[in-house]
Parts: sequence; C-alpha cells; structure tokens
Amino acid sequence: MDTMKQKISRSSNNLIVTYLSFGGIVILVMMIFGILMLLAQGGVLNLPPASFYQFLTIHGTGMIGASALAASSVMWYFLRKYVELSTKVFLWNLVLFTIGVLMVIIGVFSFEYASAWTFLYPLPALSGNAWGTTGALLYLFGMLILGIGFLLLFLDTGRAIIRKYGSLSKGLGWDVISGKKAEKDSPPSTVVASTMVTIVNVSALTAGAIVLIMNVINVINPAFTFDPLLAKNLTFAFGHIFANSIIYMGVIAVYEILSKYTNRPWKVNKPFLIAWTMSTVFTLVIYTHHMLMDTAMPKWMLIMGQVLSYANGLPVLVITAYGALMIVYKSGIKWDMGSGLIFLSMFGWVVGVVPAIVDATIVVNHVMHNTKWVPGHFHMYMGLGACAMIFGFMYYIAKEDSNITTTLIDKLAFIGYTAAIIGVSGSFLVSGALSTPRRWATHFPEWMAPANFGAAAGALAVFSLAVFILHFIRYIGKRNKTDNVYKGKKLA
Ligand code: HEM
Ligand SMILES: [Cu+2]
Repeated sequence: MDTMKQKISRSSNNLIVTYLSFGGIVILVMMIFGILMLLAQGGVLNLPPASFYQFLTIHGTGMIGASALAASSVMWYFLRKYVELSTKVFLWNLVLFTIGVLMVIIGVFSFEYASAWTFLYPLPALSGNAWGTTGALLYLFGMLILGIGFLLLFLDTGRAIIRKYGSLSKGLGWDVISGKKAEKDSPPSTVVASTMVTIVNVSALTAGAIVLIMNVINVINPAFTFDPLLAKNLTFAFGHIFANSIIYMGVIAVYEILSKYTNRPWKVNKPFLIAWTMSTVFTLVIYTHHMLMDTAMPKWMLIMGQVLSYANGLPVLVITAYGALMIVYKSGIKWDMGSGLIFLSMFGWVVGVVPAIVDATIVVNHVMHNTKWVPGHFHMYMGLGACAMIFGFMYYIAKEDSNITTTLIDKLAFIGYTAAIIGVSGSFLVSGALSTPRRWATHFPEWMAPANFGAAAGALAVFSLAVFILHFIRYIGKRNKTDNVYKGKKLA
C-alpha cells in the first residue's frame, strides 16, 4: 500500500492544502450570497432582481466549482498512494481554475452576466439586454478554461489508472466481477471510485466544452444557431454529471479515513464492484431527468431517465452506508472531528437522496421540478453529504500532519453546521411543498417566512464553517516541515 510513499513530495502536499483552503473559503463566501438571496426573497433585503440573478449565477457556479475543486484534491491525495499521478497536471488544474474563476467573477459582477450556472442556450446571447457580449464571453470562456483544467486532471488520473491496472474496466474490477480474477485481488476502493469519476467526468467535461464553444460562437455571431434540444442535452450531460461526481470523489475519504481510524481494511467484494459499475452507467444516462418537461424528447429516454434516477446513486450509497456501519461496528473507534464529519456525510447523503427520488417521479416532477423542492434535496446532500466529506478530510489531514488539537468550539461548530444545513434544506423543502417556484427573485408574502428562516439557518452555517476553516488555517501554521505524510501515525 505504501509503495508510493517516497514519491509523495512536500510540494504536492502544499498543493492539496491550497486546494482545500481555496475550496473552503469560496464555499464560505458563496454561503453569504445564498443568505443575501434568501433575505431578498424574504422581503427583508431590497435587492434589485438583476443583482439577485447575478448572485444566483455566482452562487451556483462557485459552489459546484469550489466543492469539485476540494473534492478532487481528496481523490488525488488518496489515489496517488496506488498510482503515479502528475503533480504538474494537478498544479495546472489549480492555475486554470483560478483564471477561470476570475473571468467568471468579472463577467458576473462587472458585466452583469446572470444566466445561472446552467447557461442554457440561447440565454447567453439572448438576454433581453440584461447583459452584453463581453459578460457572456467572459463567463463562457471562464467556464471553458476551468473545465479544461479539470479535463486535464481526469485524463491524467485515467492515464495513471490504465498504466497500473491495464484498463479502466480493470480499474472498475470487471475481471473480478466476471470471475477471471479472485475477489482478494480486486483493485482498492479508492481506485474503483476514481475510475468511475474519471469515466463520468471525462464524458461530462467533453460535453460541456462542446456546448460552451457552441454558445461562444452563437454569442459572437447570432446568425450561427444550433438545435436547442441538443444544447440542453449537452448542457445537462455536463452539469448533472459533473455536480454528481463531487460526492463520488468525496466518498473516497469515507473509505480511507474510516478504514484508517478503525484499523480495518475497507473490503472490496463483488457487490461493491457491481454497485460502482451500476452507478457509473446510471450517472451517465440519467441527466435526462432534467428533460422530463421537454415533450420533444424521445419518450423512451424520459422513461429511462425516470426509472434509472430512482436507482442512480443507490447502489453505491447502500453499499457504502452499509460498509460504513460494518467497519465502525465494534471497532472501538474513538470519534473526533474528522471521523465525525465523515460519518455525518453518510447521513446527509442518505437523507438528501430521499426527496430526490420523490422528485424523479414524472408525475411529481411535473408539479415539483421548478419549485424550491429541488434545491431542498441537493442542499442536503451537497451541504451535509459532499461538503461534510470535504471538511472531514480537512480535519483528518490537519490531525495527521501536525500536532494540532480541536476544542469545544469545533464540536459546537459540528453541531451548528449539522443543524444549519438541515435548516437551510428544510426551509427549501417547505417552500417547495408550498409551491414556491425556484429561481424567483421576488416572493409572494405567503412564501417569505421559510426564506427568512433559511437565511437565519444559513448564518449559522457560515459561523460553523468559519470555525472549520480557522482550524485548518491554524494547522497550516503548525504543519510538519518534514517530507513524510504516511508515517503511519495512529489517529484513533
Ligand atoms: C448557507 C448555506 C447555503 C445557503 C443559504 C444557500 C442558498 C441558496 C439559495 C437562496 C439558492 C437559490 C434558490 C432558488 O432557486 O430560489 C441556492 C441555489 C443553489 N445552491 Fe445554495 N445555499 C447554501 C449552500 C450551498 C451549498 C453548500 C451548495 C453546494 C455545494 C449550494 C449549491 C447551490 C446550487 C447548485 C444552487 C442552484 C443555482 C441555480 O438554480 O442556478 N448551496 N442556494
Ligand atoms: Cu440531475
């Protein structure tokens, strides 16, 4: 397991720490925009609608971008124990991300670009004068540059996995599933998850790049048009898959950290491999649940989108939640912030999936899909699932790499964060049940109370996350100056 030990250099650890600090701080700032939006919807804050949509755009883009960035560092940190990854590519991704984000910020705030992060064709070009060509081009090129950074990263993980294991299908353990190889020779859980993420994200980012370039051409020369249904398919193939991949990168922290804390290996067996293969396929094809209202779509695709959406993350979720319970059971684990957040993330993921399954039903979808029910479910599994994995990883690496200790304040922040995300998501779900539409700058008085409740809960999330980040920054000051991460320190 530790064959790569010598090659793990200090500089790549600096990069991981930078990825995580950057990601954490952006998530914090984006939460503040979230609160401002809720206060505007709640009638407390007088925000011009144009500003609301700019905030919506920056919040969606920033949250997905920052949590994908941080989650990719989780994957990178653990995957490099098994395969040889390029530190240069890892650095390039960070550089391109930073450039892309700056362009997006300038496009949104200086040039009033506000199409939401889904930039649905032909909105970038046809804004009814809400924004001009410059804003649209800054945003679209910014996204393209950022996407290319990630694409390079996943091409590199794919290259490294193929080099070590022979092919991506072997990375998913297909030779074990088919019985050609014994279960005990399965690839490690981290490699299986990374292979899945590599496959889905290379597809997603390619679709994204194509539709971004088509939009760019359309913005520059409106005479060039293309099929809006194709554009929508490509856009959601990108957006749905990329956003989903965040939790599949984060879950690597669950495997590695729980296994380290309990001193038990995370057992990879056939059901585990089959679950990951199923989720690979489902994640790729169910973006069609975003098209349930597009009557021009072939019916079979919509039915597939619905049926498979029920099952999308379920195989991996079930196998991971069960595995997490089994590995912890009677292990004598001593809980701390790292393992606590990791365990919390399993809860957030499970709970967040339930409303998603409800929404994926065509009948319900027709009523619910454009309501706040939808942000209700994804704030739960992104905030309490994916983000808790990232923050848990931040506590874990701080503990492993320094002699930093946590205090009562960290524990209070843990409780505060949990309550806050349940509050934010719960308020969205209540709004959804009241038929409050999503993405509306102004609300009727009947819709305002849940928005204001959500804003208060959001403030608690900001304070709690600030505690997590301060702990991480304190750790950076105390870091070991030596060259060794996997010193096999006993953590719990
Ligand atoms: C304090 C925590 C948060 C607050 C108060 C908040 C608030 C909001 C609000 C008010 C909206 C717009 C809802 C509407 O359609 O009317 C929104 C949308 C969204 N949020 Fe959050 N949010 C928070 C955390 C997060 C986190 C942690 C993530 C992901 C990691 C996230 C990702 C998104 C996304 C992707 C959208 C959709 C944007 C769109 O519709 O284009 N949010 N959030
Ligand atoms: Cu989706």
